[in-house]
Amino acid sequence: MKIRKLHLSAAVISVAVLASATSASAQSTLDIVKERGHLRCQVGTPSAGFYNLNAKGEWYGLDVATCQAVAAAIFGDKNKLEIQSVSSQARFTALANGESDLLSRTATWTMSRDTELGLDFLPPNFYDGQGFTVRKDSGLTSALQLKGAKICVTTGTTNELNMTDYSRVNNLNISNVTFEDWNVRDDTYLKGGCDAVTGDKSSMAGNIASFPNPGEHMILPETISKEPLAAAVRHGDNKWTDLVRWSIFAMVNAEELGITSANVDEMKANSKNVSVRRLLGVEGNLHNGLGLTKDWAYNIIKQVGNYGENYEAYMGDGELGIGIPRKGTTNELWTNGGLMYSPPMR
Ligand SMILES: N[C@@H](CCC(=O)N[C@@H](CS)C(=O)NCC(=O)O)C(=O)O
Repeated sequence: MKIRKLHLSAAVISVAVLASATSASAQSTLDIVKERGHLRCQVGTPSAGFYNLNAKGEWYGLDVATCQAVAAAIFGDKNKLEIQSVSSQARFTALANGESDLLSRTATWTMSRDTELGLDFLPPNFYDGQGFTVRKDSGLTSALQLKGAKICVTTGTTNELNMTDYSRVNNLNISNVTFEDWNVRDDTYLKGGCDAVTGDKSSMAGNIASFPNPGEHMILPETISKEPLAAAVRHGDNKWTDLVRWSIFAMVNAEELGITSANVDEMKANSKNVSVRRLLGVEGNLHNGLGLTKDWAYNIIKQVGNYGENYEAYMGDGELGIGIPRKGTTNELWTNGGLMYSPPMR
């Protein structure tokens, strides 16, 4: 196939590309995923909290939970899933060219990514912000003291761009040292190759925990950006976008309604609450619009859990968690003053 293409003229190639793009868009990602028998979901290089590997080599984390929820919704089995680990730099291309069905990896929803990369962003699963990690013995107490500093950053990220803005606005004359792999970025910092690391505060908190001496490092108080972290899909496949969007909302809605992986069977059998009954497929036909079976949301909650359970397990105080408090933050449910809000599921 590759060799044949070499003999084709540019005009023929563009026709061929157009034809394949048309046939790909005629078939929804949902049909492709169903036919394949599993979901291809893209995360990043293992990083605590969002996407990490356990001793058995299995993926877990808040972003992995989104992948599992979509697999559970489609197949009734959260493990019908191939996790792809892709660098920050390559992630959007891997989604746009069809290698991945879904991207769920600490990606910040920005206007240019949404409007220029052929992608659509889903509801954020974590509201983060960018900060700076420094050695405690540096004596630094504020990011505004980073004048002339050399700062390590992952390339292809909003962090790289925000830091440039921050430096310019505050006249800091920061020089950045960029890395495709955040492990190399952090190693360089630990070996003294830069004065600070910049990144999303929650990711950095998780990474610091795995440093040889976590107590020797701290995150400076300033938060220099908004980083609404959200899953993304290819633009133009509304059926697929709807399915992913409502799988995410189902987890938030379940938390609002007090449905957990532990009580979902009991709720399904006995709840008189009509919102619970609809979400769990006991009443109504919410599944029809998604092209799924009645138990799609039940399967998500039973196998993956509600949003709060996943926050607690991976971002909070769970055994695998990274201890980021949720109380009083934007990541609380709206009923507790946060931004986690599901439109009505009816
Ligand atoms: N939210 C930012 C950064 C996301 C990101 O890639 N994070 C950095 C760490 S702050 C990273 O390298 N994560 C590990 C990885 O994805 O390989 C963005 O969307 O550009």
